Amino acid sequence: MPCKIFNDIGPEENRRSRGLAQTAYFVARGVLSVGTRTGPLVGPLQAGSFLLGFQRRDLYNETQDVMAWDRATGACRSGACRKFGLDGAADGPAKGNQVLAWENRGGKGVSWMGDGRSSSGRIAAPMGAVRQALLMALALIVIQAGFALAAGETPSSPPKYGPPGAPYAAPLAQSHGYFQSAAHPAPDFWKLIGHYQGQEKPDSCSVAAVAMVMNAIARTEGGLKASDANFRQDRLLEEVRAARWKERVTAKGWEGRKGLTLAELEEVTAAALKTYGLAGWTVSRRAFEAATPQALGELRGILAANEASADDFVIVHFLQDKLTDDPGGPYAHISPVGAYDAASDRVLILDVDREYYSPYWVGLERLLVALSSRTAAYGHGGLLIVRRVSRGGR
Ligand SMILES: [Ca+2]
Repeated sequence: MPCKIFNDIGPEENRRSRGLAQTAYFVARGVLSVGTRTGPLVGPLQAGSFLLGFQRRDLYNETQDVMAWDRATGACRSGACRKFGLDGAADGPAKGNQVLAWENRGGKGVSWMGDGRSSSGRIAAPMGAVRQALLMALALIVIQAGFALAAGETPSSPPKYGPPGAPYAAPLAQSHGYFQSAAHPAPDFWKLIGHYQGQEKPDSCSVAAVAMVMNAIARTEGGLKASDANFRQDRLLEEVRAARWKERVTAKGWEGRKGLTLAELEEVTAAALKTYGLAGWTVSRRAFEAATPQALGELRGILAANEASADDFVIVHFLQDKLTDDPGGPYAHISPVGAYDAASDRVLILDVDREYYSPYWVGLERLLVALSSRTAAYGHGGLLIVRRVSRGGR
């Protein structure tokens, strides 16, 4: 899953890690029952309840290492971990895929289980022997189940695009009436879809998105010469030198950071326009920090205006799992907007994660949640508007 943590490591470990993640997911969803100690993970935790997760420092090398799982939605709540005071856990031992369990005891009480062994790393409140043994057993169950999934045994997987009967997203192939009406010229869609491409590396969603927009701007109108090559992703990374873009999409990252924040996305997009002489185009960004009615109205206005004009494009910076319900997130992700259907209040995301997805429609309110959700590594998401301001330059 490009732009997702599990592609950062090799195939063997990848399967193992994913199995582990799915196991934690299933536990959080109540598929696996661990006595009565698996408490609700929604909202303030009940005393005696657990958060399950794993330390993903080795997988992702970021500070938002600890994951918690929302039982109701299956969504990762790394922010909740921070809220509940697990920041220090990132400094704990980091050997492989560590399972942790956290017990709410007055907002304190953290216990680590690393590879089935207890670790005292930063235990805020050491637990008694009986309780620790219980947690140890819990960790072993999760690890063993993870190995079983890694071995290909009944890797049950939730539906793509959301819960059965109430999906978050609708694939374009199943919902394309919007484009069959003469009332919907959808200029962005027709310019972008001809250059729809998938990201080439796990963390290079930004490159694919910018390449699509660059091609839509400069390779879809008349007057092209035979020598005009389309913008390739590898070419952008070699020729656009901004924000350590090339380094940030490598497996190693740049100074431990991979992928781009919204501000960094704006920087590289502006640099790409400048690098290739598209002087008539500018970039602006709008971050969304909360899914408020006011923000929803503003987002609706931006997308409606964008839909009506062939002289602008929108790229969204969002949490993909909020739209696709893919377990294991949060997956900060970047893709162009293909269209906005005002009648149904849906947005078409041309998701560049083509290994797993095709273009899909999502409701505007859902998209705002995906834009405004925060991760420790990338902050809040939002959108870029790439707009033509003059006919000077293409
Ligand atoms: Ca537009």
